[in-house]
Amino acid sequence: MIEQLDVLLQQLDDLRARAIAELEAITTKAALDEWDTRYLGRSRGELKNISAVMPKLTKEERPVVGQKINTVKAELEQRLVAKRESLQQRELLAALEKERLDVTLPGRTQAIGHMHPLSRITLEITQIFMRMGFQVVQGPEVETDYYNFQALNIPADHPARDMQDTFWVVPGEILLRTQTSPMQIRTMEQTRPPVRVVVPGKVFRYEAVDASHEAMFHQIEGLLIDEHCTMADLKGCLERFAQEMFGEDRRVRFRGSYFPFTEPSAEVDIDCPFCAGEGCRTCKYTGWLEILGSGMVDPRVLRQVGYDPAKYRGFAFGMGVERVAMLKYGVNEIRLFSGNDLRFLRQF
Ligand code: 2NM
Repeated sequence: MIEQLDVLLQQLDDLRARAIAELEAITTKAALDEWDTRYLGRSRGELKNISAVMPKLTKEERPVVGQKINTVKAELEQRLVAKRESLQQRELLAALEKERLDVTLPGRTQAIGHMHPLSRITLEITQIFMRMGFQVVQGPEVETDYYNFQALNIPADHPARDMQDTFWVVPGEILLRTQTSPMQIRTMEQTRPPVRVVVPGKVFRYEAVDASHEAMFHQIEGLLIDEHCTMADLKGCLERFAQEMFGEDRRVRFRGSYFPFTEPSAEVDIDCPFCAGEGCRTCKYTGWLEILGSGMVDPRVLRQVGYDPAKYRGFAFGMGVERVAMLKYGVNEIRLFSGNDLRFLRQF
């Protein structure tokens, strides 16, 4: 019966090889359980089926086959345990991979908004004057002819009225203020000297709109009234302002000018911060930039508000906020400030 023994042993080797090949291809727990029952199952497993022939074997053959069955069984059981462990390991790794977190990634930035550039410039300017003792006051945008013109020494037939064409609400009586000086008049009417105020706000002029002119823009005007106030105080105050605003090394230049409400009057220039006075497009190759209008308050204006011009003097000045912002930020189109285009505003 040696022949039958060889066939049996060969069958066991084939079974082992088949079982191992199948086991290696398995990727799921369910397939592994199925494999377990099919090969090692106690009632219908393939090994069990082969063992069923044992009683038909001779006394000598029985231990040979029995031992072979045992080694194959032991090996398959050991491989089963190893496979089960490796599948579990793989499952765990997959779960960890899902939770993977790159702690070196940069954090999400908070989108923080900011002030409108004109608000910021207005704040910077008023703060410079606040440090010099000026109070900030605000006044109405709709004014009377008296406060906007007459009290400022601009009578009805004065040629200066052509310079600032006006939006009338009630022609000849009520208008949109063309400058913030009407509030300086109101302040003087309400307070005894000394007076130190700056007035920021919207002003309106019926003008042709272009890259540097708009019908509505912003101004800051200042006024100081005291005994013994001279043009030297005006110069020192505005030089300080220019240096705080445009750089400690700025030089200032005062050019004679004309305003109906000041005498003498002067335009204030700074040496161009872009070319250090060399000459460039921004300063139109002059080396100087005009930033302020100013002057000593005309005695007629003082008398008009009840101040004694023999006792009190004052200086006043005014500037356009858009113009300062355009110079400071290098913007060449005034309409961008009122356009509310976030692509523009986000740059400040
Ligand atoms: C300017 C230039 C010069 C000015 C004068 C007064 C007042 F009320 F005291 F008369 N307020 N503002 C003044 C003087 C304004 O703006 C270019």
